[in-house]
Amino acid sequence: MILATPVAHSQLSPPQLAGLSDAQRQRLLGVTCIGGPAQTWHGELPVQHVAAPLLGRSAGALNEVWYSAESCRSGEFAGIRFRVDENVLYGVIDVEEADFRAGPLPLQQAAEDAYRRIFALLDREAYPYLWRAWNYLADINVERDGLERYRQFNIGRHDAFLANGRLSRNQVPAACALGTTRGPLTIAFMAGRTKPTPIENPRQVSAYEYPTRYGPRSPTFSRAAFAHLPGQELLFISGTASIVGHQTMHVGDVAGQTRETLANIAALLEAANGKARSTPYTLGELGFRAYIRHADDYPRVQAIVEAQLGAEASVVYVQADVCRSDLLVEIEAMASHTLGNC
Ligand code: 3EB
Repeated sequence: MILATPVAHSQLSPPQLAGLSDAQRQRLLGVTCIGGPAQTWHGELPVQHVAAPLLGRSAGALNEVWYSAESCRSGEFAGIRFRVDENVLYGVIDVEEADFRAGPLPLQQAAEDAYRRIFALLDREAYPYLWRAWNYLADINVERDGLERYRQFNIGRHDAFLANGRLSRNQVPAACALGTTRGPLTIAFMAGRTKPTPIENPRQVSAYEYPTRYGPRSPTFSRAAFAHLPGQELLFISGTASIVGHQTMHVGDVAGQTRETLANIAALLEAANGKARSTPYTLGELGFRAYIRHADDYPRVQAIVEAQLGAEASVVYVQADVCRSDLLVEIEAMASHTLGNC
């Protein structure tokens, strides 16, 4: 017997989201809104606002929504807005760095505070496993107080995972970390009651083992992860860039970086298929989000992506800063398979 897919992901324009009935809205877990004006809730739905322009679309904003097959409950805890069904929790936390201006490296403190609060929520609501985190912060490549802001973020995030015992248990989520044009540090996350299966890329050094030349504390994420729900397997491919080993490849060459990034995603998919509980995943079925540093590079990136994945590939293009200043593009992806009743 094949069970109904409990959680699904789709894209809605602002009028489509506004036009949902109450019954339809009741079954949504939450929203990521890329572009458009800042917002925190859409009725009962937690919203992550990503202050980054969409590329190649006339619409000003795009909503990526998570559906549940069940009815959901919303809550607020420690400044986190969240919504749950029986199996998953989707939450969003925004932290103003100005609240930490008294001490050194406000962003580091903001990141540690945000993750400590996330872990407190997960413990309280009993969704202990963090599956996926989407991190966005302004001026990610800017150096402040002698340290690049992404590296400050990494120290705070690392310290929170360490304090919560998650590093010793090797519980790091799939993730991405991108630079926006403005706004607070904002983190959306999905967590659940089953332990995720992390996946690493054989072509890359694990990010949590990067040497210290990339910052005093390494980034806390796995290259990809499976998460399991009743009757369903979700595949999260983290932000992936033109990195082989731990080194940036094709500096200054956006076409070369795009090809290397896709080669990394193909390698990750092969590694993932070795651990999948369902049928093999293919590149063509993934839903992608591509972040491009320079809007002018969009046509070249898009041409390479379409040449390799086909013109029907589902790709949302966003202009954002990538977390190493020499990276021009980063691509993440997701997929879902139903599982037999096992
Ligand atoms: C990299 O491979 C590119 O800090 O959470 C990709 C995915 C990257 C997630 C993060 C960073 C993060 O190192 C950057």
